[in-house]
Amino acid sequence: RTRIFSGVQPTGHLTLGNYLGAMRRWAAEDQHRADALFCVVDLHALTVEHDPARVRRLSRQAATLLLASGLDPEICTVFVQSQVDEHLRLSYLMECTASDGEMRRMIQYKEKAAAVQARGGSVRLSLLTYPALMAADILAYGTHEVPVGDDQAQHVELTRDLAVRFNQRYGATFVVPKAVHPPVAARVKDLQEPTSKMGKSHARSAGVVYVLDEPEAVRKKVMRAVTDSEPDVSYEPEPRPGVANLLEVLAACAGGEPRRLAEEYDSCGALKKDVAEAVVETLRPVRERHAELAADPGCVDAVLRAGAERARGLARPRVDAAFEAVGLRPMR
Ligand code: AQP
Repeated sequence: RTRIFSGVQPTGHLTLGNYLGAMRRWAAEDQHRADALFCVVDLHALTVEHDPARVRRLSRQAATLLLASGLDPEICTVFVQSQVDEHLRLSYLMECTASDGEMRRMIQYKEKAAAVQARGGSVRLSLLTYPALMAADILAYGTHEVPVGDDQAQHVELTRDLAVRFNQRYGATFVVPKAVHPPVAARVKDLQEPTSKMGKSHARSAGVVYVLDEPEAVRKKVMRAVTDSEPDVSYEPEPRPGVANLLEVLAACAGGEPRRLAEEYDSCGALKKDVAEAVVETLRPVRERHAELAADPGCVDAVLRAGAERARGLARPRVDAAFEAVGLRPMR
């Protein structure tokens, strides 16, 4: 059976980008068509300056939101990365397989390192080695497919390279996975800065719609979205990124195709109104279910405990085999 692995980082509150680009399809399609594992990748959240209590809180919130978005622990596995040691064990072997140069070429590393330096902070070494841990996350499970937004394509490509290299050096150990991207909303843009992606760790939140935003806050953010000075509506991502982003979000939330939808509007104001309502209605059931689940944290904990146990059982034999393959003494 096809195995799927994907994750979210508890580096901030989950956004509309996370939902449309990833979580929604995990729930609607992926968990039904494959043996799927979904992970709150909390170790990755430590690659930038972090507040321990906040990471703990956000991990729980992210796990609760995964369940609220429709992941069913009866048919898929939901767990927290740090509760399964195999990720860290295999991550080291991935660091021993990757080169310094290929890590430094990662766009996300360059961008995030530059942002840390611009704030006068020091770049954590783990920010550089992040893709080794991500490769371990994926390869530990014999994953075939990694459903992610566009922004993660380069990391999955590196994971493939590492799997192939490891297999060539030490013998067939890992499945070589591939990334799969959603057909629409693969990259939702920031409403205030429509040339960059909507990200949960952005300092300025005016352009970021969070899954748990109140409807009024969603409407406000969408109505204030940056467009351009043209009076009409057309779908032209290059010259008109703001309008194109709104049309893509509308298509993702209410159906349709961005270019076609553009023909139905003669002003950005009318478009924004419909986008706002479509987003509010898309997020409403998730917010409601989140409120129910958050009222019963014991239940979420039990799901995560069972998920970690299953994940451990799946990962351990392959990671043990990888340890042996590189020349370390067998575990048992
Ligand atoms: N804007 C987006 N559009 C479409 N998909 C997105 N994803 C993230 N942002 C968008 C997809 O959501 C999944 C989980 O993302 P993540 O937690 O690995 O990354 P992030 O939300 O981008 O979080 P960061 O790195 O904490 O935030 P920023 O970017 O602000 O620094 C992934 O499948 C991702 O593709």
